[in-house]
Amino acid sequence: KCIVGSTTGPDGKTKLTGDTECGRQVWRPQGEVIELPPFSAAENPNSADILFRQLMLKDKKVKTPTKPTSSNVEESMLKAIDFYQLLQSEDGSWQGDYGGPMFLLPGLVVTCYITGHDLGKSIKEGMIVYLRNHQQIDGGWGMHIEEASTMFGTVMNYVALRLLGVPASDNVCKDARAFILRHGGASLTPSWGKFWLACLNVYDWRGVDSLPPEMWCLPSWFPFHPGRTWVHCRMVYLPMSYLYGKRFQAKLTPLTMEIREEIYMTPYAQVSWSKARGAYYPLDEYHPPSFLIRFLNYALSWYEMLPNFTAFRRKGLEYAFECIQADDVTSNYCSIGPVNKVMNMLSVWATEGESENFVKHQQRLEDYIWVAEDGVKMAGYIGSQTWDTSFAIQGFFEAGIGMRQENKDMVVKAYNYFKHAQNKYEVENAKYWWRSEQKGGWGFGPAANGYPVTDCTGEALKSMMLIEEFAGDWIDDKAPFERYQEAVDFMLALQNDDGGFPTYEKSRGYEWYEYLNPAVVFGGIMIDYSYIECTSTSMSALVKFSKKYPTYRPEKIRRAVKRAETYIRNQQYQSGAFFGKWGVCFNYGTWFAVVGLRAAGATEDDEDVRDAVKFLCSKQREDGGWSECFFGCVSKMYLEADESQVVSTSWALLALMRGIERKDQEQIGFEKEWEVVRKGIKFLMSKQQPNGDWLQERISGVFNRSCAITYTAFRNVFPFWALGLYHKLQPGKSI
Ligand code: LAN
Repeated sequence: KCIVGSTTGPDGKTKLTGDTECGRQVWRPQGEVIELPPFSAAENPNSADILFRQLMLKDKKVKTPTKPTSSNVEESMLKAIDFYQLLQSEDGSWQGDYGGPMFLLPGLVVTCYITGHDLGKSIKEGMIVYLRNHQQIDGGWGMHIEEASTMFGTVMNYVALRLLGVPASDNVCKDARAFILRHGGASLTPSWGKFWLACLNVYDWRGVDSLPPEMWCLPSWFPFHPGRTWVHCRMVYLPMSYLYGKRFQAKLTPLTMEIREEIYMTPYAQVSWSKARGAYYPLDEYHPPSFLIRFLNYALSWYEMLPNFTAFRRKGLEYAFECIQADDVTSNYCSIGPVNKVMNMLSVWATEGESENFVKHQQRLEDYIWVAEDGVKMAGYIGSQTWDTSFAIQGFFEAGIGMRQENKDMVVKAYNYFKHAQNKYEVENAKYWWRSEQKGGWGFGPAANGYPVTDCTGEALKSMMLIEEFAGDWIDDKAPFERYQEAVDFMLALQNDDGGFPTYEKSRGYEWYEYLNPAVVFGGIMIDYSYIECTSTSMSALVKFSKKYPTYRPEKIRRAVKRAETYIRNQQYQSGAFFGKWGVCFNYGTWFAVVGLRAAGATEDDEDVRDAVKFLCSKQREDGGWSECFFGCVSKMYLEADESQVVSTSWALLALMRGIERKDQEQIGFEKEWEVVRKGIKFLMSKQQPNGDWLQERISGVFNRSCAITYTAFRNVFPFWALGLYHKLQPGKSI
């Protein structure tokens, strides 16, 4: 349900930045058990979001053509669009499963256990099913569903199972414990795991590297300040340092006493905490700690031995808690992501008990819980609504079918969604909280958490402009021009000095901060770097805007686009490819890069564009598809999965067509490349299901270099976008 125009925050005073309910996705299961369809992770660990889709399709007429596949591109494309339209929510957004990571749910379970928040029987049972489903043959879990077991994944999920009520004698626990003990015990969990174990009181804080909250009180001119790190990084280390500084520990219970004796190589009383500090199991390593951070950890271990709770520490704790509360209020208690959402909740409970703030946190927990056929999981975000909705709309209009009556409702609703999901206000006193601009931007999900992203803004802006351009007559209540100006101002304000665009904020730190990266399991988390994806989307949106409104900041936009173009060109690999960092991975990056370059005016004969096209053509497989798998993101090499993938194929096709497309002319030339495209289109059509859907294949999203994340919408939006673009550029050509 969409509550229009609610701009007052939960404290009754603060202005929230958008509509807090529009696009909100929550599950409220009725009854004691959730009935789940069969699921086999061995066949494919990626769930297809069957439950949600069944609910959305209930009582709707799904057209099932008699012919399972067709040779007519238009028919296949329309079938796909009409099917996907049925999945749209009443408020105009597309919602869905955003799972994949396996280290999120344990944080939530630990927090609920400590604070006494009852998730309810059906959710807890569903979580147990989820963990059973994703347990690997060796008894462990990886950091995400496609990864082999790690200590981090296994210890966290073992503890979660125990807290959810599974006895140690159950096979799922026995196998997991065997994995942990076979590989050296839970003292080898990397730092984030140690943190959670220490909060739960099954690990000693002496075994955790120091995270002094007083670092928040460093003067702002100091070369390093946590406030200058990437927003996700600092918002996780903020509550972490707070709880560390307080040495918060849950009350010991009979169950936690049992866990203490289950996960270490020796009885709990004999674990050497000084040896455990900083130790981790080698398989967990993605980013080995630098000499600098190891030295700092050592020095800080002495510092921590000074009498605690000095005035400086008290000041640090006070300021950190203030920042936590500011984040809570301005993000409507959703926070920026799943990790710090529950850490903030625990910090509030540890300080205020069951206060009003804590209750508000409880009310926003459900925004992170998703139910799919593999069980109940914690989602990676409060959803990917804005991102998915913008791709759906662009895919639709790219097909050149304009005002097709059958899709009117869909288009109007989506426009309405975008209007509500835009951030309308700045955070008050933003600098004091180390916050950045947010007015005018769109976030990845709904507006509720108020953290806009450059590329989500770019995609949403392009989508709204497309709707006005091609279906303006359908929209009665258009967004005022200022909203577009604000979006443009937001993007322009964030451009980094290297010409590229970051995610949430203009980068404030330095690359050498990465030497201080304390998280062994993630890379590239310390500052808001420039990304090809964010750069391409921002610049293409700016160009589109400028064409329509040439008098608004034309010079500034022109210069911004030029610098962004140079940034993108500099990212090209020798092979012609571009490496994407938020999707898998060369096909994804190359698609964005080509879109960006063409928006900046590069022609089909541009050398860099040609190299990119050549690269993609060289990766086509026998069956006409492309196939990249997640592990290429870790190794930065083009790695293929066993089978061709519809999402990889669609990105490659979109990039190719964008690359060879001739503006304002018939598509002549590039015969060889068009042949490659035709083969790819044929592959996509051959994989389409009779109802217009595609099957869920391998994971296609990624973050922080090492963790994969699911985008269920991608298997629909990108294939129909590719079909649509082909249909527009090669009208009438049958396959
Ligand atoms: C996301 C999801 C969306 C993604 C895109 C918009 C696709 C990208 O182009 C920019 C970065 C962004 C917004 C992004 C950043 C990192 C996120 C928030 C995530 C991948 C979703 C989950 C992840 C977050 C960091 C997960 C929590 C884990 C930690 C290590 C803190």
